[in-house]
Amino acid sequence: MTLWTVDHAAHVLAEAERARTERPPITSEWPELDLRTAYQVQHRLIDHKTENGEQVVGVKLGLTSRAKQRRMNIDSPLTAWLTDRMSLPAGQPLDTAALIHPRVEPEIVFVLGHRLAGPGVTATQALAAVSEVRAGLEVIDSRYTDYKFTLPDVVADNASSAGFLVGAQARRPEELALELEGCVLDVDGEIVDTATGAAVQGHPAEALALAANSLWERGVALEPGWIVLTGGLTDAVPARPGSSITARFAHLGTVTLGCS
Ligand code: 0L1
Ligand code: MG
Repeated sequence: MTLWTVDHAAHVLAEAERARTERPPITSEWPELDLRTAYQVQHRLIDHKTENGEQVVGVKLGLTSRAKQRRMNIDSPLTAWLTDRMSLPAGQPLDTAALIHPRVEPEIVFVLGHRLAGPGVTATQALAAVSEVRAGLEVIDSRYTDYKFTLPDVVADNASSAGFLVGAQARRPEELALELEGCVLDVDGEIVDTATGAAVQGHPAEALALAANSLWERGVALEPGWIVLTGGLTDAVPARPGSSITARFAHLGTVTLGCS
């Protein structure tokens, strides 16, 4: 019988990512895994990555929109980590064979100009810490079979993180009404979904405030220069070899990911 610990769960998830193999959710074997312990597993997973030379470059929020919450059947947002290795070079196709079952989702991305630490951060304070707003695409790749998981499972798995692509065009936050920012998601030139920034917690700055406040509970502040993915605006679409996925924003420009 397996003795489940934070270390073992982090090892199992790291191994699934390395071997590109999906596995059952951890809670199917360790039903006692609670949210606090799941964040410890996530932390340990990122410690492994930084020990292997990766650098933390920011954070991501997950399950901040109703579209994502409905699809995953989980109604709580979560935070997870971004490292430099997840940053995808513009113009280079995503190698889908290097992943398990990748999906792609459009996001509004913040770059922080100032440190942001909870508690009690409001959306207005959060937005004041932002130096740039950009368009983004996130590649997710759950290590769990068929993306079936509970909240502690997906937290432990660093919120299915695999990669992210940030658009070339930067805007100042005060230039935009981000809740009204429109996004059209195209696959191979066909519109498959649409959303506005309000999809993310009513306003993406609310998601940033949520990240600052919930990370503070775990003793972490958001640092200047960090990238923050505010969460999928729409449901994610499968990244199939040969396909091209584009998010077109009203004022943030366009970001495209080809898949090989
Ligand atoms: O941005 C997001 O909402 C990502 C959520 C991560 C969980 C998943 O969809 O696999
Ligand atoms: Mg996302």
